[in-house]
Amino acid sequence: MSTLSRVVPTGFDVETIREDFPVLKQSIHGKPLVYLDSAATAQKPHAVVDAIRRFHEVDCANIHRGVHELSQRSTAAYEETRAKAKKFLNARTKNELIFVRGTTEGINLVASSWGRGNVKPGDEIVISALEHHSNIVPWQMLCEEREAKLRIIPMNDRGELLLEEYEKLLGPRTRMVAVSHVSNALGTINPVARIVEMAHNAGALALIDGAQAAPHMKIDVQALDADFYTFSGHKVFGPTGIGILYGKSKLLNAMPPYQGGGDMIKTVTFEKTTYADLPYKFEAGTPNIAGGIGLGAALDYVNRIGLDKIAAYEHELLVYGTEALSEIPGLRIIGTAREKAAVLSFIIEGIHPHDIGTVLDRQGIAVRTGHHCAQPVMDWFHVPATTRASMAFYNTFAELDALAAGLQKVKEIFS
Ligand code: C6P
Repeated sequence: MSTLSRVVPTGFDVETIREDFPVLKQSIHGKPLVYLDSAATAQKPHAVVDAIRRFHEVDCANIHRGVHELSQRSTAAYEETRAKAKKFLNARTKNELIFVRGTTEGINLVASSWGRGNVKPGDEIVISALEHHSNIVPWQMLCEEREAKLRIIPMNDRGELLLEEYEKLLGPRTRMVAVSHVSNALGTINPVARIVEMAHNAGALALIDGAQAAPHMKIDVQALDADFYTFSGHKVFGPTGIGILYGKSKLLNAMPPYQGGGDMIKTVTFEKTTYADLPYKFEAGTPNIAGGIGLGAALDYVNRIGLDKIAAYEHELLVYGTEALSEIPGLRIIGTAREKAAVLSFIIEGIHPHDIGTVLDRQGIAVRTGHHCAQPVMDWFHVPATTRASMAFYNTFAELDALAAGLQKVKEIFS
C-alpha cells in the first residue's frame, strides 16, 4: 500500500456509491476494472438505467403531441428534467434551457443561429488555446462563412490562460468569447466569471463550454453571468445523445430557429410559418425522450451526493494521484494549473501513449490516449498525444495505486 496520504472528506462513502454502478463490478482481462476515463464518458448509476427502462416499459409515448395518458406522462417526465436543469444551473426560467444532443450541438446551435445574425465581416470571435475541437470548429466555420477573425487566448506552461493577453485581444470588433470552464486535456479550471466579465466590458457576449465542469462542481449561470452555457448528459452520469444549452432568454428570443420541423412551430402554411415560443423554438423533431428522462435521474443522483462533496473528494484524488504519478521516473504531467479538476494527462519519455494505454488495458485499467479532441493543446506542448486518467467520485485511492503500479509495469516492458 502507498504511503501517500489519503484524505476522505467526512461523510463521503465511496464504497456505498460504487454499489450504484453495476458496470464497475466487472473484471477486464482477469483484473478488476479500474475505470479512469470518465472525462470521455461517465458511468451510469442504477437510478439512470432504471429511469430509462421505466420509460420504455411503462410510459413510452411521444411528447407534446398526445392527449392520451402515456403522452401526458412522458411529456411531464421530460419537462421535469428541464426544471431540474434550471435548478442545476441556477437559470432564471425553464425557458432558458434548450435540450440538445450534447455540448457539441449546444455550441453549434449558438454559432449557427446567433452567429449568422450577429457576426459581420471583420468581426472577431475569441476562443482559447486549450479548447476542445467542439469549441473551435463551429467558430472557425462561422468565421469562414462571415469573413470574421478567430483570435486565441494563449496559455502558460502550466496550461493556465493568460488574462493579460486576453485583455489585449478584446476590442470593438469582438462579438463573442467562447471558452471552456474546465479543459478536458489538461484539467485546468478557467476563471470563467472573470473571463465573462471582461468580455462584457468589451461589449461582447460569452459562451462557456461546461462539458468537463458540470460533473465536478456547482454551476451558477447567474453568478457567472454567462450568456450561454452548455453541457453533455453523458458526462454527468446520464445517457449519451442528450445535453443542455442554457441561454439568456433575451438572446434566445432574438435568435432565429436552428432547425425547422415538428414541435418548433406555432402555425404552418405554405406561405408562412410562425415559430413556437422558447424553449421549443429550438427543439425541432422528436427529441431523445428517454435520454432526457435519464438525464433528469442523473441530475437528481448527483444532487443527492452533493457537488460540494464531490468536488472535495475528487480534489483529494487529484492530489493523491498527482503525487503517485510524480514518483514515476520519466513521467511528465501535462497540465499543472493551480486550479485543476480531476484529470491527469501525462507522457512517459520514450513510450508512445497508445502503448501505455494498451498495457494498462491488459491490467484492467481504462484510460484515454491520443489528442483528446484538443490537437492545438498537443501542439502547444509539443507532444503528439498524452495518456489521460480522468476521475469521478466513484474512483478510489486504491485505483490510483493500481494506475501507478500499472505504469511501473509499462516501464518494465518498454525499458
Ligand atoms: N470530450 C473527452 O474525452 P460531446 O461530445 O458533445 O458530448 O462533448 C464535446 C466536448 C466539448 N467540450 C469539452 C471540454 C469536452 O471535453 C467535450 C468532450 C470528451 O475529453 C470526448 S472527445
